[in-house]
Amino acid sequence: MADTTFTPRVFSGIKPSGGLTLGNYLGAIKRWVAMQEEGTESIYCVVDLHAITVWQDPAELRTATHEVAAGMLASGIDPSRSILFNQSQVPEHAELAWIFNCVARVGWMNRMTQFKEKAGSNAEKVSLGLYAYPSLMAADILLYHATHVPVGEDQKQHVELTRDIAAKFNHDYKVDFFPMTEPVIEGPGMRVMNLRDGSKKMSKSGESDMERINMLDDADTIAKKFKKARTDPAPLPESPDGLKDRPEAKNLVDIYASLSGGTQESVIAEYAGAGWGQFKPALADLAVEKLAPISDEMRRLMADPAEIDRLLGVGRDRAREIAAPVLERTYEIVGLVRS
Ligand code: AQP
Repeated sequence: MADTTFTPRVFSGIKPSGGLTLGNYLGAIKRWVAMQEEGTESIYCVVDLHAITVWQDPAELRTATHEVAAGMLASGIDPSRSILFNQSQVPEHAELAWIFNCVARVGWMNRMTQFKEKAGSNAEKVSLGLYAYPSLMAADILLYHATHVPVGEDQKQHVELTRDIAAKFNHDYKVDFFPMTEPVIEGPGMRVMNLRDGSKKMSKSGESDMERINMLDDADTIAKKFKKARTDPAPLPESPDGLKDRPEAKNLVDIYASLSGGTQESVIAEYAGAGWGQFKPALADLAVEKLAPISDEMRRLMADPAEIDRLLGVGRDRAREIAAPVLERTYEIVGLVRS
């Protein structure tokens, strides 16, 4: 294997720590489908080993793994063109993560804002896995020599850490083996915020179901959640500048823009001066129009989990064809004896 040629390759993942949200769809899956359509070699992963960094009920983890895979398939990820699998079926991820645990520095991990947010004041009691999470994420990406990682804004810091790990590994071992992966963060759906608090992102595991749109929510639930979404009393502004310091208003405009394939400008051009009583139902209708075909297909797929498992197995085999030689070469570089 040549150490310096990196063909364009995309890797990204979603952890099955709950049901899929609109944030996962707009921030990740929708763009993955677009990248697949552009013809870039793409690897998409249900990152179940990341999910267990916090407690997961085993039966719920299995269901969520199927749901996340079904969401990717239903949104247009084609398992014959992209590689789709769940992380724990490719043991090379965990093995490379160990090597990276020995490359990454504790000080780097201490700077990770996601860890600080998730651990909160409870840092002594969270799992060691949650702390080392970015090192496993670096392994996920670099195991495939991925050159591009489409992620939401929230994951940017972890991709930067991946670059730091690649650079230190290459420097320490005097090789040019791992690429400097680029995060791909663009468009209005990059940070979908919590519907009840515009300063927090929309998460699968947030406390209240009212703060997020789940991909499997029905039309009535979607309408109710947008109706109850927090906003300020002012109407929609006359220009995107008027969204400044109005996080909840900006979030709803961004969601509309992302779902419609437009921009803040195009949404404002249509709704300038409108009240929330007009905008929220329009947003709910648009969301239902875009999400219902996906959720219908997700339900159909989830009724046959054995078929999802079969497809994940096909992806696992294709993933291992790439991953195994990269890990072998890594072990050689590090000086670990192979018999
Ligand atoms: N709110 C969001 N806006 C934009 N993108 C988002 N993503 C997640 N939430 C948003 C993107 O989805 C991909 C997969 O993320 P993940 O599920 O693996 O991890 P996460 O970001 O920690 O997701 P959650 O929903 O917040 O999970 P929990 O609550 O379990 O911690 C990533 O590309 C992410 O950017």
